[in-house]
Amino acid sequence: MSPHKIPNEQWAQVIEDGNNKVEYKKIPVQKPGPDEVLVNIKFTGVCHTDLHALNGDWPLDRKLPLIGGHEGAGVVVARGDLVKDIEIGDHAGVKWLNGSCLACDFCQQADEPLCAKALLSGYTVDGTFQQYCIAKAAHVARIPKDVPLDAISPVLCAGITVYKGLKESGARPGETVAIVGAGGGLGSLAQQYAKAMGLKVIAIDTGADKKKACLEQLGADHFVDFMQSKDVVADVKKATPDGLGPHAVLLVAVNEKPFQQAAEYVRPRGTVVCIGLPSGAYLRAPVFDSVVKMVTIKGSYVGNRKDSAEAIEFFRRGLINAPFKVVGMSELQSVYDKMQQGEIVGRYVLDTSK
Ligand code: 8ID
Ligand code: ZN
Ligand code: ZN
Repeated sequence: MSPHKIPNEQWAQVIEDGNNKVEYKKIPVQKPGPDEVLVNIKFTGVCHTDLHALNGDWPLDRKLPLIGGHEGAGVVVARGDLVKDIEIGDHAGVKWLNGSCLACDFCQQADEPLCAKALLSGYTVDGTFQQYCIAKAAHVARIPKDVPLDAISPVLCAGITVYKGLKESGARPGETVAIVGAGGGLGSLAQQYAKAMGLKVIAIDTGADKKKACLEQLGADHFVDFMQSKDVVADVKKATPDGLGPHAVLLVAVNEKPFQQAAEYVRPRGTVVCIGLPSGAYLRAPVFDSVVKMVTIKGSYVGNRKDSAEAIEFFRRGLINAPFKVVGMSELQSVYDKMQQGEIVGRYVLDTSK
């Protein structure tokens, strides 16, 4: 195999300043540092986090100018001198967690998303909406060669995050999980991972397209339309055989309301897992009910390297099949417009060659 020729220039989608727009343009290709790899990104999913970054939604400073993107799947084309355990030509994924210190309390316990020195792809360092992206070798996901790079890209954030969230929920096979925001990127993968983990699913979202995808394609047992329902709390409880509510709730919606509702329909002893990050939102739960029902409410943030490898392995085994649509990277702005309107069923994946 002839070595990959790395060009000096490449296409990228760049946020220049705080004007909430991306600009498709040519920029220089960077060289990896001693502990880094350069990945030729082939496909990269568009996560709602990228839209939050574009809009400056969060109380966390982003780099500017910034290249977004953190679901990048591609081929390693260069590596620094210290990198020994990943080869040129290997398939790799650039995730939200671009790097971490590997030495702090959290890193030592494989809680690297909690590392205070974590580098975040597409937020504090440039991400995957470019043809050549740099990441710390220790943190890139190893992707087996028999896994297609377009379909795996949404797994690199959405898949890992919901798989971790399901584990954090403590729900056991045969139990029921409610997935709030089920028709979106994280929600569609959450349904597939939940099924693969032996859980029953109540999908909560809105619209005929999302309802159809959830019930016919993604394996939901029930669908509750939060716009049509007159009483979401009652309808979610009704969707469990004994009417006591789901054992766990995964909140992946970009809306404050369900974060203030979930504790009311979760089952006694149940767990509410907060994953979605709507701007400026607060959690709310009735103290009396939360106490006498012994409810757990917790946050869950991406996953560590092991969660990532496991989530990819579920996919490789053929257990994960969620809808995604491939468009050229030049069309990113129109993907953001659709996402803002809540029109996307599943994920959009960008082909970096177009
Ligand atoms: O590590 C983490 N915690 C993590 C990782 C990755 C992403 C967190 N996130 C966050 C993102 O930043 C974003 O805030 O998860 C959220 C969901 O990301 P996404 O799945 O990429 O977004 P999407 O594809 O736009 O899907 C959102 C869905 O929520 C539905 C929408 O209809 C859409 O299908 N939704 C909304 I908005 N309000 C709802 C409601 N009240 C709702 N569904 C049910 N009830
Ligand atoms: Zn993401
Ligand atoms: Zn650390």
